[in-house]
Amino acid sequence: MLTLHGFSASNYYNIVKHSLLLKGVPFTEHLVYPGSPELLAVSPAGKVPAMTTEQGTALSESSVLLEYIEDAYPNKPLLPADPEQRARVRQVMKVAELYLELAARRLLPAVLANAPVSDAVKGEVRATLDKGTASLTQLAQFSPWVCGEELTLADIYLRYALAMPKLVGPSQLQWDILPAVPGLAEWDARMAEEPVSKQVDADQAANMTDFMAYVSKAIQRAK
Ligand SMILES: N[C@@H](CCC(=O)N[C@@H](CS)C(=O)NCC(=O)O)C(=O)O
Repeated sequence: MLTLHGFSASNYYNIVKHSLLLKGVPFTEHLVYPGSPELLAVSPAGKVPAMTTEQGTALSESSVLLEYIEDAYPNKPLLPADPEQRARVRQVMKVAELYLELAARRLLPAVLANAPVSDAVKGEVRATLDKGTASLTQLAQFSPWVCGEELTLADIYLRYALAMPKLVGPSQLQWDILPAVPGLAEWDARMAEEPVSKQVDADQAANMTDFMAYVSKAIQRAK
């Protein structure tokens, strides 16, 4: 059986978990936090998530895991068959990763650890987020799903990538991402109603106290 390594408070972990649950692929969860040798053994950069396949191969990077799952478990495909549509799904995923998640993540230490952050950095982050929201405005269909009538990997990736700008935007940038893209708030609410989203969100909430204890220890160690 597949093993998914990581922790439920992680948005990247939840991207992969959502896909496994939606496709009905059996897997076990191995709770592990960054900084542990156990994680480094399966994830060379020490990032969550990682996965051990049924064949025993250790893989990491959420988008790689998603592609592997599509290749190895073709039931209930989450990528369209048509090459143009597949590319569009991947384009939305890339936009969500580069211009939304990773941009906003730069402000995470300010939220979690009250780390000082300059106005210059905030300006850079906001400029990148604006590129992301402009791209989404152009690419997303929200009819009802991001890339059309079928729920795809783009919906899953975007949902959990959005967690980061949603978290840091209001306190660090006095900015809310949901109204910045027409249709995004309605789509986000629709995604939250999906049974798999509810399961993932419940597991995330259950992990939060343990995760915050891990964060506090990591901050103390870094001092
Ligand atoms: N590019 C990675 C990013 C994963 C990532 O940043 N995960 C966070 C947890 S949400 C992590 O492991 N952070 C620890 C670190 O950066 O050392 C992916 O797509 O899987």
